[in-house]
Amino acid sequence: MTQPTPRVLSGVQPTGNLHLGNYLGAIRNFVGLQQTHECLYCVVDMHAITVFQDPAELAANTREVAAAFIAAGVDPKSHIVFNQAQVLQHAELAWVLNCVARMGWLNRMTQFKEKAGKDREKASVGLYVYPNLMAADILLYKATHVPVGEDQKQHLELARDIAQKFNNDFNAADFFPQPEPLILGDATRVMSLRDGSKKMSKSDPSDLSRITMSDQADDIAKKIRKAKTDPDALPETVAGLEGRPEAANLLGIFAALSDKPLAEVVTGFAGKQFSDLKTDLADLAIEKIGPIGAEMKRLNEDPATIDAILADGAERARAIAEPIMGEVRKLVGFLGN
Ligand code: AQP
Repeated sequence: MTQPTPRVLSGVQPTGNLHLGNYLGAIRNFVGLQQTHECLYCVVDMHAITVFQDPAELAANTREVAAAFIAAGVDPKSHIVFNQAQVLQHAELAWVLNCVARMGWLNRMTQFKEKAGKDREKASVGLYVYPNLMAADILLYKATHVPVGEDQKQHLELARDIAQKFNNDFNAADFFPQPEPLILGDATRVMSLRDGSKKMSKSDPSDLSRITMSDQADDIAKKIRKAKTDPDALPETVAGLEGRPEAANLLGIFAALSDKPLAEVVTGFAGKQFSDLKTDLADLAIEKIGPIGAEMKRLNEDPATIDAILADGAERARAIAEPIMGEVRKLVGFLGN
C-alpha cells in the first residue's frame, strides 16, 4: 500500500472565550506542523450550533477564531483556513457516517455525558452525533494527523473505528486512512485556574477560570494572581506534583509557554512560593499571549479580509473534498455521480 500524504486537519469551535487551553492544546501546534505537513485548519461552526449560539455572535466568533489561527502564525496562503459550513460535503459525509457509527459507540462518549449533564433528554440530537461530524471533518480530506488536546482523544479513537467500519462495510480496504491524534507538548490538558481538577473551558461561568486570547495584560496578571494554589512550597521534582493539581497546572503552563521541559521548570522553582511562580508566569504569559491578542484585534477590525480568507480557504478545501466525497457516493451506491 502506498503511504498517504501526511495531511493535517484540526478544528476549533467558534463558541467565544477562546482560551489558553485552546492555544496550548491545539492552535500553537497547528503552527509547527505547517513545516512538515499539508494543513487544513477549520473553524467548526457546525459543531458550535450543537449548543444554541446567537447568530450574530456565531459570525463574530467565527471570524475571531480565524483571526486567532492567523495571529498565532498559521499561513492561510500556504495552507488552508476555512469555516466548516462553507464546505457542504462535511454535512453530507457526516450523514453517511451517522449510518455507519453504532449507538453503542456514541453512548460511551464522555464529552456528551459531561456536556449534556443530568438532563440528557433536553440535549440536541446534534450534540449526541457530534463525534460523527468530527469523524467526517477528518475523513473528508483523508487526513492522517489530527493535532488536538487530550480531551479529544476519545473522539479520535471513534473516528478510527468509523473509518475502519466504513472500509469493511463497503469492501474498500484502506479507503479511509486511520487518523492519528497528535497530542503534543506539556499542556495537553490545561486546567481551570480556579479548580485544578476541571479542564479550562470556554463555557465555565467564571471568567477567572481561564486566560482568554484577547485578555489585556492587566487581566492576565490578575487572573494568574488569583489562581487557586495549595499551602505548600513548590516541589523539588516532577514526582512531587502528584496530588497537587494546581501546582502541576501552573508549572505545566509555564513549561509550555517557555518551551522548556517540565523537569527543568520544576527544578527552577524548587522550594519557592507560589507567589514567585505567579509573578514570573504572569510576565511570561503577557509576553507570549499579548502580541497574539493584539494581532487578533487588528485582524478583527477588518472583517472583509477575514471573510475573503475563509472563502478562499473553503474553495480550496472543496477542491480536495469533492473528489473524495464522489468516491464515497459511488461506494455507498448513490446514483447521480
Ligand atoms: N483545557 C484545554 N487544554 C488543552 N487543550 C484544550 N482544548 C480545549 N480545551 C483544552 C483543545 O482545543 C481545541 C479546540 O477545542 P474546541 O473549541 O473544539 O472545543 P472544546 O474542547 O469543547 O473546548 P472548550 O474550550 O473546553 O469548550 P467548552 O467549554 O464548550 O467545553 C481542541 O483540540 C481541544 O482538545
